[in-house]
Amino acid sequence: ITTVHWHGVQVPIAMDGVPGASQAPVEPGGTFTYDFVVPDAGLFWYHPHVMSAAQVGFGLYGPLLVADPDDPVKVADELVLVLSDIATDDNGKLHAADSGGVLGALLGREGNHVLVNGRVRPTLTVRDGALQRWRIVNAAKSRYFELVLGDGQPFELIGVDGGHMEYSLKRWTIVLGPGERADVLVAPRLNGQNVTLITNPFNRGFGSTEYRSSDDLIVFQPANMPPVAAAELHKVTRDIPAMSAKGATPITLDLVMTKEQGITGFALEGGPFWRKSSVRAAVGEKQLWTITNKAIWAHPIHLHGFFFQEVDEKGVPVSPRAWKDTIHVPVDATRRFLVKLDRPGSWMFHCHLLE
Ligand SMILES: [Cu+2]
Repeated sequence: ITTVHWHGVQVPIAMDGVPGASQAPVEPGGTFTYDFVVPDAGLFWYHPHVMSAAQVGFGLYGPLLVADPDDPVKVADELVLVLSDIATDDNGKLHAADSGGVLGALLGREGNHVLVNGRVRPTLTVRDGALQRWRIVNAAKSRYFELVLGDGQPFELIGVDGGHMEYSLKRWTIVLGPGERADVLVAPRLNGQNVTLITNPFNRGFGSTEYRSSDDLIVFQPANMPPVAAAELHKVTRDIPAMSAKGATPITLDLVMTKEQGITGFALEGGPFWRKSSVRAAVGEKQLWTITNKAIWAHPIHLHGFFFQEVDEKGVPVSPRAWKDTIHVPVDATRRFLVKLDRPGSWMFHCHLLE
């Protein structure tokens, strides 16, 4: 059985792909037609919402790029990079989805091979210094990516989950938790050599980086063309009105460790109906969510169906303002966001470590 969830796309609830909440799961040999209008431009992605660790972990996912005809950024060389990983043995046989036992489920199992668009360490021939635009999605079931190009070449981060940000940022690394997206401008300087995009082990907390090294993601090799002067990574801006915390219903959620029948796990607790772990809202209600991570590893929290604006402890949107659907909550940290719940339905929120 399976379903398809359209991560980040503001679909009607009947198209959200959550079995039990929005549709019945699709049986083997069965069909279900997803029919919706894409209301926002940006890079989204789709994946099953049934037995996600196995189905996503074994490769059922893909990108959905919604182009904006009025996009101010016009770059000829545009690349969609779907980052993921997969666990196989030396003969290419897939590991069981529950390998690593309880600890594997707790920390989040990562595949031993990192993938870019389904391939191990692909090579792309590019013109030295030419401007490129990369649309990147982290489709891995548990792995965080911390991207570095070559010896630390700059990126201009122009967009995140829900399209362009209020203004772009110069960055030397790009961190993406599972489910998150980034839109970057980059002009790789090759000087006649190959340059590799790598990912460093990202420190999610206790024991998550020990004995681990960097992995190669994709190799850029110089085309047989004269280099161009490294292109200027221009600034990109977007008018994003600031949401106000005035009148927002406060919702408090704690990410905690639990112990039930001797098995350690995680839970999201809080809110007025914490027993059911559900948050209630009237259609059109604005809420201020406060999520505190009291567990020992960082978690990416994903809200279905809506974009939100991250805010500081005073309820003021952080700069640059941006629309997000997945938020990285580090260990012992609190993250807050404002969201307007303007479409009816029973929408899920969950950690995007798919275990
Ligand atoms: Cu997702």
